[in-house]
Amino acid sequence: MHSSTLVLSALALSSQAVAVNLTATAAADVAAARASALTLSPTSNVKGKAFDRFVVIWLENTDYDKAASDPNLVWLAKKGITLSNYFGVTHPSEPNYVAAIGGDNFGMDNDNVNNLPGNVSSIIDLLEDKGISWSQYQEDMPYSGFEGKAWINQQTKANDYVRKHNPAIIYDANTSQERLAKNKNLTQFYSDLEAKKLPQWMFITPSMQNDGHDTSVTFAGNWTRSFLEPLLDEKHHHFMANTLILVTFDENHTYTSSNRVLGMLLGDAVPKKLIGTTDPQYYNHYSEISTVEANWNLHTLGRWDVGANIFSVVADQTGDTNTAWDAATSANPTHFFNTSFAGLFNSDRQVVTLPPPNTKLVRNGRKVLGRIVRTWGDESLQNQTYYQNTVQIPDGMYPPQGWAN
Ligand SMILES: *[C@@H]1O[C@H](CO)[C@@H](O)[C@H](O)[C@H]1NC(C)=O
Ligand SMILES: *[C@@H]1O[C@H](CO)[C@@H](O)[C@H](O)[C@H]1NC(C)=O
Ligand SMILES: *[C@@H]1O[C@H](CO)[C@@H](O)[C@H](O)[C@H]1NC(C)=O
Ligand SMILES: *[C@@H]1O[C@H](CO)[C@@H](O)[C@H](O)[C@H]1NC(C)=O
Ligand SMILES: *[C@@H]1O[C@H](CO)[C@@H](O)[C@H](O)[C@H]1NC(C)=O
Ligand SMILES: *[C@@H]1O[C@H](CO)[C@@H](O)[C@H](O)[C@H]1NC(C)=O
Ligand SMILES: *[C@@H]1O[C@H](CO)[C@@H](O)[C@H](O)[C@H]1NC(C)=O
Ligand SMILES: CC(=O)N[C@H]1CO[C@H](CO)[C@@H](O)[C@@H]1O
Repeated sequence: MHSSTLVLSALALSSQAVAVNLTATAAADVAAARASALTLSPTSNVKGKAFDRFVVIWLENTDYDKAASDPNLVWLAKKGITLSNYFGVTHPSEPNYVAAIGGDNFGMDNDNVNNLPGNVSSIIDLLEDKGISWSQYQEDMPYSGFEGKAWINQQTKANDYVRKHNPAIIYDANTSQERLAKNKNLTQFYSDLEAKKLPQWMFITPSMQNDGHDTSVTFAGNWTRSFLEPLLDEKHHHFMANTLILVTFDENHTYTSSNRVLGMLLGDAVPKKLIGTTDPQYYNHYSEISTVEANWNLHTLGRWDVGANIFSVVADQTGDTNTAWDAATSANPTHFFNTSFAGLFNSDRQVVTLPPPNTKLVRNGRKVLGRIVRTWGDESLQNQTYYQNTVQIPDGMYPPQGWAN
């Protein structure tokens, strides 16, 4: 991490500057860093076309059929729209989290302490560009802005918080002090709720126990219902304020089959007539970006976000059209999304450069963010871009043209 050591002179309790190590995981280092950690809870009120708040909750490693038969998840799904053809983009966990905010997995095929260089943009840049407040709530993160690999439960020693499930922290562009302060633990969700200071975009990662990773879908279903049920009727603190909630899984458990996972959309932004329905359109983690772009008319990243299908409930309001992809959704699919293609973060080290975003893509009037065009728009880079305005994404069996698997 480029900014693993911050000198927090302004924040230090004493007048003397103290250095804290944000990647250190020893209890004493964590305690020292926590004492001077900055927490920010920005708010905004930018009207969207279909929703005014977007809440993403990710659970872990469960096959579609298993998730769709968990009683608590079924109970929740009945209160909204079931997404029956929603897919992870590869295995294992980390590249899926990376994909969900950055528009590619960059060939990642591991859960290492990877860092996307500061010139790779994510949805965070797009949101900030339009003044839309954001935060991440990562359960059991020991303090706001912690960049360490993991934090275990200090009593039980069980796995708790892991960096590989924290998408924003993997992007160096988000490690300025200002941005680190918006990566908070879940206890902060409740204080932000109480203070009516929830942001308009948030990504919630439950602990390794509560997301099912170290437990089971039964455990994760119980946690998810227990977390959401009181909030679904929450009027007093404005959690429900034209809010759209996506609950989904990072990846399917069985690597040898296609990477379909359960998705569901909940919240008061779901029109009454769609409650209890199923949307069988093809979606994947890039839809989490394209849907937000369409809703708030954001710029785009110029990667696989541009062509990704937009949740129909939102596309209906934004005038976007979606495309079916039978090769992924049919009973005998040819695309499985169960391996990564070559890329900078692939263990095979065949490719040592980053793919340039396609800075010329336009979807329904939405153009690539100006900063991205300035960084990557040069013709000498644009001749190497592999992104197109299409729903068809690569995987290990069908790598981008010119990039072997
Ligand atoms: C911060 O902590 C990490 C993890 O313990 C360690 O590898 C690194 O050397 C430390 N950095 C500094 C500047 O002390
Ligand atoms: C949550 O983060 C806050 C802010 O950094 C910190 O004060 C608090 O101790 C953390 N809570 C837990 C349970 O780690
Ligand atoms: C969740 O599990 C706890 C402990 O076993 C139980 O008391 C509770 O009823 C469960 N809640 C749901 C919604 O299943
Ligand atoms: C991906 O799934 C296909 C279809 O089941 C299978 O043939 C292939 O071996 C899988 N790949 C891996 C790496 O598991
Ligand atoms: C994983 O997803 C595929 C594709 O949707 C599904 O057919 C398969 O049943 C799932 N795996 C298992 C073991 O359920
Ligand atoms: C992006 O950053 C990486 C790492 O610092 C660097 O190698 C690459 O040249 C940069 N690319 C552009 C287009 O700025
Ligand atoms: C792209 O253009 C640069 C500069 O003109 C050139 O060096 C490079 O070989 C080209 N790459 C491809 C893939 O055409
Ligand atoms: C856009 C943005 O906030 N960029 C910052 C990302 O983090 C690096 C390193 O801390 C800063 O130098 C950038 O300004």
